[in-house]
Amino acid sequence: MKGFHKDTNNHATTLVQHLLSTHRRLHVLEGAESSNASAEKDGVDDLIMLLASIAVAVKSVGSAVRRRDITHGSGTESEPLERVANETWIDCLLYSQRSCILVSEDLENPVVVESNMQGKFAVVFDPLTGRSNPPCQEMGAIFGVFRQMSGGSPVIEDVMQPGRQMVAAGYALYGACTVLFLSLGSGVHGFTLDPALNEFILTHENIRIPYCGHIYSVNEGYSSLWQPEIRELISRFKTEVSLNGKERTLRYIGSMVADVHRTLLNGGIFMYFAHQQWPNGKLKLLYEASPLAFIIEQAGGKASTGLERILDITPTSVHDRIQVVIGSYEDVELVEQLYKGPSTSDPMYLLRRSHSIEEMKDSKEESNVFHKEEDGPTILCSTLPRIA
Ligand code: FDP
Repeated sequence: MKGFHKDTNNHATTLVQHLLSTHRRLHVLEGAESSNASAEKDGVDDLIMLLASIAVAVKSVGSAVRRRDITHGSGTESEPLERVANETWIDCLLYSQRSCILVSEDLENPVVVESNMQGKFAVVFDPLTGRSNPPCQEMGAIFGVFRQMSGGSPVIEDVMQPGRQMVAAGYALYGACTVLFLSLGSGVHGFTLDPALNEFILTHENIRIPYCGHIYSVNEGYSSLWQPEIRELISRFKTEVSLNGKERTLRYIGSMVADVHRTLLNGGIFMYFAHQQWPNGKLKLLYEASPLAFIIEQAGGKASTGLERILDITPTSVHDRIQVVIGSYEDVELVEQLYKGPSTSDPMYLLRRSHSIEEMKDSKEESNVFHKEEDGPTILCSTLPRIA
């Protein structure tokens, strides 16, 4: 299987094999009596079982999405896809016996798992995101996993945690092929479903987001509904040359998971600002913004509301909405500086940035964003230094 990550025996690595090798690594650490190892390992077997169950939900919903594409317009559609997706996720999580409380985009209230099926993890998820414009939009799923805070019976506080406390997060995308990207807090790994094997195969090992990009992603159809400051910010951002030396260009799929996936692989920025229709922003903190912020930060990017780090926000209700500015570190930093305005931003930031652009132009012959061969597959890296 060309392009897939291979082990030493030249075999492609499946999701389960990858999770098990993580498991073994933690056992070795524990054997070495690392002080953090026991804490890190604590519950890791259960977490792996939980993630394996999530992978089953993703395979199953991915297959329902493909069937829907076949039956669409033929009059043979049965249950609405969002109901199928939600029930599939809940069933898989319950039968894993590793979860204790669940929050779904599709349920008003959290589900407390019955005591005989309970495990240690609180799981938040959007079982079918990007669903409002089928069949033109790429749909997917987003999830985050927290360790139960309380001992004993699960309580709402178990899910009302800031995203930085997640022990795992990820997303799936039901595009031309089904992909599953996840992080257990030490890098991001991407898997692609091989339909012949019905197995997720490691295809993107330890992926890093480029330090800057030239693609920006925002629904500019709302510009008349934005606050004037946001309109001004976007127009300034668009005219700022990207640090990779290219003119900025717009891409907007309208499905956050697909827009963030492209941003992770190619660099750039995805933004969803508050406007008259959504005064706090549209995207949900707990099961959309936080898990994707976790992934982007783990890949070396940045995720913010424009004013504060998304992963530091503690939800006040399970369906809280926020503004999202997420992507390449440099691009998010630039939007934050423009958002804060001259009175509160770093006054030297834009000046330092323009120096960096000049330096970059001087050494134009050296490609500033390049593909670098490491021990594994090809990954995208940036040579640009961080602006101090
Ligand atoms: P959808 O309503 O299709 O599920 O939060 C949901 C979301 O899609 C995001 O995935 C997407 O980025 C956004 O809404 C699109 O909203 P607009 O149509 O307002 O641009």
